[in-house]
Amino acid sequence: MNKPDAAESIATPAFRCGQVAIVGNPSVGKSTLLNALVGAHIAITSRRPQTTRHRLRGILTTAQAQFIFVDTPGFQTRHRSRLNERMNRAVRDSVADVDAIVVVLDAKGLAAADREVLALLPPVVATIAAVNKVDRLSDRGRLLPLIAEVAAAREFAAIVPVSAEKQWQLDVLTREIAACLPPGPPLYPADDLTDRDERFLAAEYVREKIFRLLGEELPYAAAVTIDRFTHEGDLRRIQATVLVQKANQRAILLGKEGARMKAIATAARRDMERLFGGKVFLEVWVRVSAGWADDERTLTRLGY
Ligand SMILES: Nc1nc2c(ncn2[C@@H]2O[C@H](COP(=O)(O)OP(=O)(O)OP(=O)(O)O)[C@@H](O)[C@H]2O)c(=O)[nH]1
Ligand SMILES: [Mg+2]
Repeated sequence: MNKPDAAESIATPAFRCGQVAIVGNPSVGKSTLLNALVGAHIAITSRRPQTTRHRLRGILTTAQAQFIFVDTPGFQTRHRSRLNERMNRAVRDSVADVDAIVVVLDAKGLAAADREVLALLPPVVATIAAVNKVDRLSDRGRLLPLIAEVAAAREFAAIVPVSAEKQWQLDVLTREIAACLPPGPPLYPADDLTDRDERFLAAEYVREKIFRLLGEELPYAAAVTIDRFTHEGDLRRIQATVLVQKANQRAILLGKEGARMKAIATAARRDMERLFGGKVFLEVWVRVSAGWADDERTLTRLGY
C-alpha cells in the first residue's frame, strides 16, 4: 500500500521563516550575538556604547528554518541629537513588524534602562530574553535569582542565559526562537548572510576600527562615506571618506605622519578581504564637516 500524501506532510515539520529583532541597551552585546548566530562578522562591535547606528539584517538558514535577525542600535535614553532620535526611531520601527523579539540583557543585573526598553516592546510579539555575558559571572549561583528577576519583569516566551562571545547556549536560543517563527518559505537564498551590500559593510568596517582604535569622543564625531567602489577582476578598489566635526579631530585621526589612519585602514582592509573573499585596495580620506550629526540632509545621505 502506498503511503498517503497527507501522512507525509504531517510527518515533515513545516519550514519556518521569520524576522527577529535583536534589541536592548547599548553595549549589552546585540551585534556580537547577531554575528555569533549568523556565523560571520557582519555587524560591527566594540566595547564602547552606541557602536551600531544602522539597522542591519543577518540571515541564518538551517534545514528547518530561516532566521532573519535584525540588529538595532542600542536604545538611547540620554544624548538627544538628531542622530540619536533617528536611531531610537529605528529601534521602534524594527520591533513593530517582526515575528519575534530577542531582548538582550547583561548578566550583571537588570538595570532601570533595561526596564525602559522592556516597556517599549509590543506585548503581542513573542519575546525571548537572552541574558548575555554569563561567562563574566564569577558566581553562577547568581544566575537563578537573576532569571527570576527577569521573569517577574514581563512575560517572556523563554529566558536563555547565553554568552555571545564564547558562543555558549546559542543552540538553545535558536531553538527557542524557531518555535516562535511562523511556517513559510525562505525569503532569502540559503547562502545570503545579510541584506546589506559590500559598500555598506566597507564603510562599517572603517567605522569599527575608529571605534576600536581611538579614545573617548572621536568615534562619536565620525561618520564614513564610500565615494568609490569598483571591481577590477577580483580586486575591489574602495575610496572612503571619514567625516569628523572639528579640525583637531582630523589631526588626531590622521596621527603623526598619517600613521593612525594607516593602522585603521589596514585593519579595515584585512577584514574586508576576509569577508569579501578577494583583494582590496582601500584609500581613506578625512574631511571636517562641522554639523553632520545634526544636519538632516547629511544624515539621510549617510543612510541613518
Ligand atoms: N565577556 C563577554 N563580552 C561580550 C559578550 N558579548 C559581547 N561582549 C562584549 O561587549 C561589548 C559590546 O558588544 P556589542 O556587540 O558591540 O554590543 P551592542 O549591544 O551591539 O552595542 P551597541 O551597538 O553600542 O548598542 C564588546 O566589547 C563585546 O566584545 C559576551 O558574551 N561575553
Ligand atoms: Mg551593536
